[in-house]
Amino acid sequence: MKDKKDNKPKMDKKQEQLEKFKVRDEGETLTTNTGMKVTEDEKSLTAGRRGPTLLEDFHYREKMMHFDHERIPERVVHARGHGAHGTFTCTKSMKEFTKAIIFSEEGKETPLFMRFSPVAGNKGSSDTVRDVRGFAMKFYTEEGNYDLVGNNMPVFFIQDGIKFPDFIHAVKMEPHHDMPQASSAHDTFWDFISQNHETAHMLMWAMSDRGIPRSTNMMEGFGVHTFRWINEDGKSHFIKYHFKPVLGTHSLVWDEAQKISGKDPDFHRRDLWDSIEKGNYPKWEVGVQLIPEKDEFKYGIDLLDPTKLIPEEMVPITIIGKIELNKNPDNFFAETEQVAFHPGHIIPGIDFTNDPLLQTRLFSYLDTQLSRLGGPNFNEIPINRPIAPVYNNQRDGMHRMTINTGQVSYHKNFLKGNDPHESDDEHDYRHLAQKVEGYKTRERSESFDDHFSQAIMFYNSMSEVEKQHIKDAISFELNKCESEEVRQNTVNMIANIDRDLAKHVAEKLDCKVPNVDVKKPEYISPALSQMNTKFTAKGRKALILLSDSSYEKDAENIIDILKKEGCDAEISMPKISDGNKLKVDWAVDTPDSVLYDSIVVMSDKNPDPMFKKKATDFLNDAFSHYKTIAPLGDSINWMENWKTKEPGVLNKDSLDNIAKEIAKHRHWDRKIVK
Ligand code: HDE
Repeated sequence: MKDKKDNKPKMDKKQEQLEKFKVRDEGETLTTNTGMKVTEDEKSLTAGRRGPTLLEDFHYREKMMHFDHERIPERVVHARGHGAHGTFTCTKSMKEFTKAIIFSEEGKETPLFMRFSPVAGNKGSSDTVRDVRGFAMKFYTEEGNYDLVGNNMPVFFIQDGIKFPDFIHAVKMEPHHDMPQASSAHDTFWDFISQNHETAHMLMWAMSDRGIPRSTNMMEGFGVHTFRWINEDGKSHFIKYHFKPVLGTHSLVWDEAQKISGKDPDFHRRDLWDSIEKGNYPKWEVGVQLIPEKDEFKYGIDLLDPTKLIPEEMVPITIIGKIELNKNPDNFFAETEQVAFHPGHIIPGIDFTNDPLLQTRLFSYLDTQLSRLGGPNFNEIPINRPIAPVYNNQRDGMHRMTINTGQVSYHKNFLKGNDPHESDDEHDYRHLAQKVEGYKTRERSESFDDHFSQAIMFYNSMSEVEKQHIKDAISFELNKCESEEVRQNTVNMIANIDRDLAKHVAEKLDCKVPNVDVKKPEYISPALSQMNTKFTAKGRKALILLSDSSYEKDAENIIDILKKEGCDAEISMPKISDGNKLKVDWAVDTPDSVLYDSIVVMSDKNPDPMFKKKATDFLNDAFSHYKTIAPLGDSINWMENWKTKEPGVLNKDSLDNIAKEIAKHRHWDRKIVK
């Protein structure tokens, strides 16, 4: 819902609730935590002007005590993250399939908070590392919070959560020296991979371009597991959630991603923050694949196996809503850090399946909040509070906020007329009456045994460019492994996926390719290739470098062309004071080519030497990252001749096409010398 005056989102129920907790101190006097006004905050209390500090200094003591304890444990996985508030709007009523209040009425809006997060790195690591990204949503519905805690890849590395601690120990820093930070390029990760072949499909995703997204706003999201929807008649359907970014799904290239990690480790969070501040609200279409219970076995793919997906071409996605992120948090710690997701936070109309990964997750997420947020009352923290009222007999514990009145705190009771009482409304949540039988066992169904078919499908659904990126990524990562056996074991494993892939890696790393009969792909899924996504110049950013102010007019023209297509432009000159009419964003030694989707240079013959060096580097870097570039004026002579004839290299005659060229994302048909 938008406010007509300034097109800013109107305050929804969650924002109204959060507002009550906000502190604004403009014009206020400094106080202690107990509200006493403070008259001196810069000098501790000492015995004499040059004497020792006194124990009596209660103000210093309180201030330091609070500071000493202001850190909480970071998340054991997904430690680094960024988030925003937004709205989910239902665009197609799904009442027939679910009684979930958020999906049952066209036009219904539900407030939500989303957090995005690489998995392996520490809180202070970088955004553009190769990794899976968390895609977690908390919907604040009138019937309670609904958390959908997904990823930007639709499958997972393991089939059973009992292996999660092993997998995470393998991927995170090695325990003896705490390296490498935020990277899977090391022995223990690849040892785990090559000893656990169920990882094969997810490995293909992680080593593909999906592992290095261009932007939070250009990431596809997935619920991963098969869930259930339950309608008012108690009928169940299997569903899989999909979130399609309106800007398309796009990625960085590996060299660029690594350089960004140094130039701007906050690249993704900054981009999300800036796009919301500018009113370019990130959007996703929300869709589901619906599978009637009777069709559970129709596709030959076990719906309970989280290493498998159902190709969109087999079961099409029905678009049921849209997400718009339209408000940045006011306080990172209070909101993004303290938000506590849990797949078990559900509402009537949603239910689980027996996917063993999902079942085990249901234990972990509550448990982990105890050490992270210090006790069982974390749902009282403002960001976690439901907008639905909460009444129960749970009491006390660390940091309890509510003051529950009265004598009675148990169920059943006579003294309070048995309140709060159980609901007898048919609509409210009841576990699906599912028949379960069997012997207690630590065995898994044979339908979980096929580890390679979908890895083969994924690899073969990629374009040649994407396949090459997977080959390069695996070679790069394995090259960082010290153990020759781990490298060979991995080649042995990927030989089951594609011979050419295994050969490429083996040749680079001096391994042998075993003779494996690779299965033919049973099907391919064009929807998996990012070549088949949406392309637009929206959300992109160009850097225009001017050697002097005589080019300002030309720069304005380009900015106009770009702005019309929703593409931002920043200006750089030798010094920021060089601008005449135009605001200069950067002195030329501050920005970097890798932070932009396109580089335009306008220069005369004798520019400032630093400008010439930087602009040449920027053009060459952008060229080798397949980006649209426009070397204009004398800068055309700073590039090797052959490059200026390559696709996506504009000159003064083709400059009007700049937005169209940027919208292509990358010019993969360019010859790049590697
Ligand atoms: Fe998580 N996961 N996970 N995970 N996960 C956590 O919970 C866990 C898995 C995901 O922004 C932790 O609050 C187990 C799959 C996201 O705060 C922890 C297993 C998927 C986030 C945990 C999995 C996810 C987490 C750490 C295997 C995609 C970040 C902090 C059974 C469907 C949420 C926390 C945020 C976080 C456990 C596998 C997504 C330890 C045991 C599969 C997006 O509870």
